[in-house]
Amino acid sequence: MDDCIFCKIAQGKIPAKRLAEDADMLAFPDVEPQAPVHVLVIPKKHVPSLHDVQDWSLVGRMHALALKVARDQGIADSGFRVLINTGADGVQTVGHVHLHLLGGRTMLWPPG
Ligand code: DGP
Repeated sequence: MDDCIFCKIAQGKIPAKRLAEDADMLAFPDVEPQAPVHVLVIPKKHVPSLHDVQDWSLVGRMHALALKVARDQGIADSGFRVLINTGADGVQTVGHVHLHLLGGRTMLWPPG
């Protein structure tokens, strides 16, 4: 998608620190961190939201990449949260499916 921010990050057209990646997905820090560690994991292919996922193994592999980043960032043992905001009530603001990895402090529950 020509006007998708996360497609541009995946393509290197918008700068982001590439923390981990493979042929299909990329992890980079969230520009508006909500926790000491706040990383986004995206598919490199444009997928607007969970509604549009066709290859569900990709979503599982995005979680595996998030776990690797959690270990790399030193928050695997203290704990972390992964979530995918979807739709208006889910407060999805970027129309390219992405997994949030949050940690480095105790997460609030319920999140509000
Ligand atoms: P969501 O509400 O789930 O759609 O979260 C979108 C997140 O994307 C939000 O926490 C801020 C982040 N974000 C938006 N634009 C950029 C950007 O250009 N670079 C980076 N690194 N993060 C971005």
